[in-house]
Amino acid sequence: MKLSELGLDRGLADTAGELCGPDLSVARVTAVDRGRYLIRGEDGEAPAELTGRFLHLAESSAELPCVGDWVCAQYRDAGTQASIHQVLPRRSFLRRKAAGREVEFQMIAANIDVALVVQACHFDFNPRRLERYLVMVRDGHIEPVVLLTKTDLVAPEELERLIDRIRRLGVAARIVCISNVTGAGVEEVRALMAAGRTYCLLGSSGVGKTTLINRLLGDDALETGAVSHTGEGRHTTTRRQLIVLDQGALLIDMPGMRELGMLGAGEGIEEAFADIAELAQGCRYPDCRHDREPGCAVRAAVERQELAEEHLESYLKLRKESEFHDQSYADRRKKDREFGRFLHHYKKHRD
Ligand SMILES: Nc1nc2c(ncn2[C@@H]2O[C@H](COP(=O)(O)OP(=O)(O)OP(=O)(O)O)[C@@H](O)[C@H]2O)c(=O)[nH]1
Ligand SMILES: [Mg+2]
Ligand SMILES: [Zn+2]
Repeated sequence: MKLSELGLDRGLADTAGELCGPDLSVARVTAVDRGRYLIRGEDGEAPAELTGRFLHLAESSAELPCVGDWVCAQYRDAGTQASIHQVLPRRSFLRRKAAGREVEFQMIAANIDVALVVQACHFDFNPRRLERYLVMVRDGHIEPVVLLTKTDLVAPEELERLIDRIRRLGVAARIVCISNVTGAGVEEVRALMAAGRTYCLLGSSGVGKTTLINRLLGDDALETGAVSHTGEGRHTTTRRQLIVLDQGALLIDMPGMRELGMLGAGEGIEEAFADIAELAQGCRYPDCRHDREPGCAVRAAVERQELAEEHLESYLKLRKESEFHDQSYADRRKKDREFGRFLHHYKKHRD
């Protein structure tokens, strides 16, 4: 497979040429499963591991490869094994705060052009969670598209109501509605994906991400799972992997995520809540926090019922969460640097 078919464009190719030099090959990480990698380059796919030097030089887990990354690799044993020497700078990324109490970034995927943020119309629909996903996507410099699945389970009027609710969150992104059962909307998804561009499916477990990929592939190549009567999925997909569709688009499937903690997401929050950012230009103080300050144009819009109060509340909540974690992260990094502790940390928390 040619590297351009894996998404390598001129800009990336130049960088790759410089960083990898004549001795290493350029390859893309196509799957990650608990610290084990699969990479694909001109000579095919091979399992890969990190070199000791790479690990030694890495300063945080965010620097470790993730699915979608471009890397400089050395193949050996007739191309059946490889080691990863370097990760090319990322154009875009998806990251979150690692789950649990620990304040650390978890890189989820990289070099994605468009993220399909998936929610099912039935059971799963949740505006607060949608906002979190949109922050994550905007923060990583990725274009979002909202995908509502399982439209076969709701009446058309209900679907209209859901779309309306999304619009009232100030979401300007395209919304596509699909059913994997009837096939409605699936061709619209296919049509929005271009050859050589990278897409990913983001959303809770059980919303139909993998089922959609199988439909696009035209077979049941990937495993999908039953949903319990509460609508909760069971994490059928367990690893992140990049799939090449017939028409040449690259699509990353991922397991559903339970926690979407905010860390370093300040910029993404401003972008995902563009309606609030715009209103904020009318605030009396340029550094207005839209909390209780006098002359706050954002609060005024809420009073006039032009901005949903719950939307502002969720903006404030996400901002507070991100700032809180940013502070803990900065404190910890400082301590880690003092003791040169990263490696220890990584080994303990590897996936
Ligand atoms: N009614 C209906 N069921 C669907 C639709 N899409 C998927 N399903 C079903 O929902 C269940 C979960 O689908 P998956 O594709 O495994 O969900 P997933 O998002 O990949 O879940 P994880 O891999 O756990 O993150 C399966 O039983 C599917 O058959 C749909 O459009 N309508
Ligand atoms: Mg899946
Ligand atoms: Zn204000």
